[in-house]
Amino acid sequence: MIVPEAARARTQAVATRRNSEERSMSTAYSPTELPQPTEDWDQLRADLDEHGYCLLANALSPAQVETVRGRLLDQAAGEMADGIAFRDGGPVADDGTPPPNQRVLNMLDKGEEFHQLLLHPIVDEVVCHLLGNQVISSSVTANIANPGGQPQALHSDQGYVDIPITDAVVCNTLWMLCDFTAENGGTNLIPGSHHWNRYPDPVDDYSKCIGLEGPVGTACVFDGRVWHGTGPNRTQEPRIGLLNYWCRPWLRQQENMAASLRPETVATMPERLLQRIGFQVYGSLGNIDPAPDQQGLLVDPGKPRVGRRSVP
Ligand SMILES: O=C(O)CCC(=O)C(=O)O
Repeated sequence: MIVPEAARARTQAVATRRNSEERSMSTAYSPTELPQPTEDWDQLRADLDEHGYCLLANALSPAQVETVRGRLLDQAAGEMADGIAFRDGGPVADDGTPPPNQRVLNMLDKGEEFHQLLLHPIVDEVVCHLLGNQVISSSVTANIANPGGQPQALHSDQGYVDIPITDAVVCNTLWMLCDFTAENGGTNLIPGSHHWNRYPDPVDDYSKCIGLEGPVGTACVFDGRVWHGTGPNRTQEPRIGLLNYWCRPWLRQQENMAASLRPETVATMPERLLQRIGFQVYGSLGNIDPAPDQQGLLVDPGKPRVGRRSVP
């Protein structure tokens, strides 16, 4: 999730301190204490519940990684060339040079390659375990953490929820499109922080923060309450991640899918995908006029609207 400026400033100093202390922090856990990449769904759900994240091994085949990453990098280069790239990962330099990292937003509208990720078994098996089976996509974005990028302020992806924070209302699926290491910007994350019932503060002890690691093709699901942020990239290669942000069906989506997807994109989407992007009515929410005939049906964005009427 892209963090509002005020929250970023509040915790940036701490994120930087954590960066300088990273070596000692990485020894805070024994090697097997934390979730390891696995294909065992029960283990994945247990890891998510206990630690606030889990790692699905081989979530994408090498061919799938190639396809998804290829389209992403092509799109990212195109947005850069057109001068419309979204940049973060540090301040704008005095000479106007933008920060090194690049986000690519609204990815469902930028290639069918990304659509399949929303229909991956990880959604039913893990995401729905946390958020219920009517979960909807909140946003689909990429985060290319380039060399020199600074650590993102630690945050919770549901920082708009008042304390007490009882439940997760969102979560993320982070697809590793390259190897993730603590050196190349693997996500900074504090295991177990989803149970702390508060938000990061500069006085906090971040000694239990890790840099998320996993081989290319791994997918990490992390609870919306867990404290985390993009790590600093100290290598010479970009760290390429794609984020499927999910929310409960009654929560406003981060990307306004109905407005941000072009009609020609929506027209290519199968019913299951339309449900997953929030085109299905939930209770009385998400309706259009004329409403679908029955509860649970999909809204039809192509249907003529009722508009102004009267009796002549
Ligand atoms: O890309 C990452 O490592 C995490 C990104 C993140 O935390 C965010 O976008 O809120």
